[in-house]
Amino acid sequence: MASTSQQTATAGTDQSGEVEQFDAIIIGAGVTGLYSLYRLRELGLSVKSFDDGSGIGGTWFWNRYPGCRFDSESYSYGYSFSEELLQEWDWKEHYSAQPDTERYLNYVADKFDLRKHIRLNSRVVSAVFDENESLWQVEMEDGHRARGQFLITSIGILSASYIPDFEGIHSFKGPWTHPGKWPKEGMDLAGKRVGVIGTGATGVQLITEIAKEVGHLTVFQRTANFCAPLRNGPIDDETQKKIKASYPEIFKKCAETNGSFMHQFDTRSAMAVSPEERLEQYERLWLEGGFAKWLSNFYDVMVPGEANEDYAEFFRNKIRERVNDPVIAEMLVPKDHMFGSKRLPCESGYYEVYNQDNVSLIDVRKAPIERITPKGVKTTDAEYELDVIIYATGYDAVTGSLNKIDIHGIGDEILKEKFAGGPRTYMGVQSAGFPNLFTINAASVGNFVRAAEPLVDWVSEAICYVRDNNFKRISPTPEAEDTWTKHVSEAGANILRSQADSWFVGANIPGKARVLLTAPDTAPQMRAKRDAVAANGYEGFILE
Ligand code: NA7
Repeated sequence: MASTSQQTATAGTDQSGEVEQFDAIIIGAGVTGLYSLYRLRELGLSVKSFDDGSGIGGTWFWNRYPGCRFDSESYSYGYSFSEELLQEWDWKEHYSAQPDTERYLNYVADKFDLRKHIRLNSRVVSAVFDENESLWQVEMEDGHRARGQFLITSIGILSASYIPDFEGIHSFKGPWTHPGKWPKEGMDLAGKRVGVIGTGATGVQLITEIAKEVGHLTVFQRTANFCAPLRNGPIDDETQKKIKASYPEIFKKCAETNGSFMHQFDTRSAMAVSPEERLEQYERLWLEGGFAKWLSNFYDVMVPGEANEDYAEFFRNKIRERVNDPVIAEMLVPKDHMFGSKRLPCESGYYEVYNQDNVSLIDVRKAPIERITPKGVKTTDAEYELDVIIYATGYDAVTGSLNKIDIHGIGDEILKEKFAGGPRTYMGVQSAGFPNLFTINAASVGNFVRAAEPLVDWVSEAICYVRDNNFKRISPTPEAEDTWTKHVSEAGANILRSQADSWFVGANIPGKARVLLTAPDTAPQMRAKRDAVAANGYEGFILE
């Protein structure tokens, strides 16, 4: 990054001592918040991050449920901006577990002396744009206030946890939680009768882990998912050395792929090769780690049609092979959505859990949950007595975390109301009428850190451009926003991940508008679009 800010950084409290003043305010101290903080401070801005957690790490602070870990290769998920950091940090496992990832983010905060710019236990409840001063004022739940020219929401795409509005939910006598709010002190599940509602990526990790210690586990499944073996393992010294020597190649590879993962599609069509060759590739990928089975296959496996169905059947048979009881096996076999149209959960022994005597699988599509009772869960078929209930029921993705903050722009327009029919942005980063607000949580796609770094770099450059040229405000033109919103809706409608009812399109939240919540473009396309906009003097933006 070449640009430096010519203006002097301003920081501290105003004369009344009530409102802290900064050049930029960041909401969130997770993966993107920490990097935004680092980058803007390096560019000479005074900056502060406010986070509602009692520790840093965002998603990796909150999600402390048993079994929580990466499904992306650890070494593809770390920050790339510091060679020193890359060489110092040893990832312990190919797919890092939450405690190690949380440690990593704390290590980063200490190494780059970021902690003093972070205020924890600070839930931002409102952000109001002062039109006279061209400043954002944020207010925290505890009444603390801060003002800054720029406001960056680094609040994650999956951080507003969702629990369905089940009748009687508060009547349950035992402890209950959402995995994203797992208590820091842990939960005592040993020997208990535990119910888990939900079998998405979170439920799959959690169920596999807790099945080892609970007395009885009852899994309430509405939709069976395609899940793939993670094939995790420790990283030995030799491999560690190789990884550290090959970071440039790893990041280059990620930069070239659609989702910034280490896996590249095969340019051949599955249907253009012989059935034997096709099967050989499926079996070979099956033995590889993580998302290889999702993102390294014949390209048309990820396009609705014959190849997709062929691969889906391969997956279904793999599930059937692993579950002893054929009736249970068929319950676990996905039949109502296309392979790859939902996020692929990775697992380490998930299907074998259903061979245990102390595990029951309940189909709540057939017999829906009617209510939660003081004793447990009541479906239209039966009542299941439980000591603990875990709602692994997902997230109000992307807009959910924004909607929790009362954001007011020009003319007192409310962002939540503007986004009621789906996000209205320009490239996900900004919305007309909300100058200097960068919603970077709405612009990330794919491997989160790989996508976040160039995005934060771009936003930081834009902020410097505004300051260095003595502008006060940057916001998109209504036309640029309309064109982008139309593009998301039209191009988004055709891609595979829009086809299933999942958080990708808001379909998991009753009443939420169905629209693709992330960009329909690939990561390289998004970087190229943003770079072209910057190179053309921030085309599509109004600089005032
Ligand atoms: P997901 O993938 O949204 O999964 C939520 C699960 O909860 C899913 O199985 C849902 O079934 C189930 N669910 C939701 N509401 C209900 C009700 N009312 N009754 C029964 N079951 C219900 O969230 P995750 O937390 O697992 O994963 C989110 C992302 O985090 C993931 O994609 C990764 O990127 C990390 P459904 O499928 O809707 O029938």
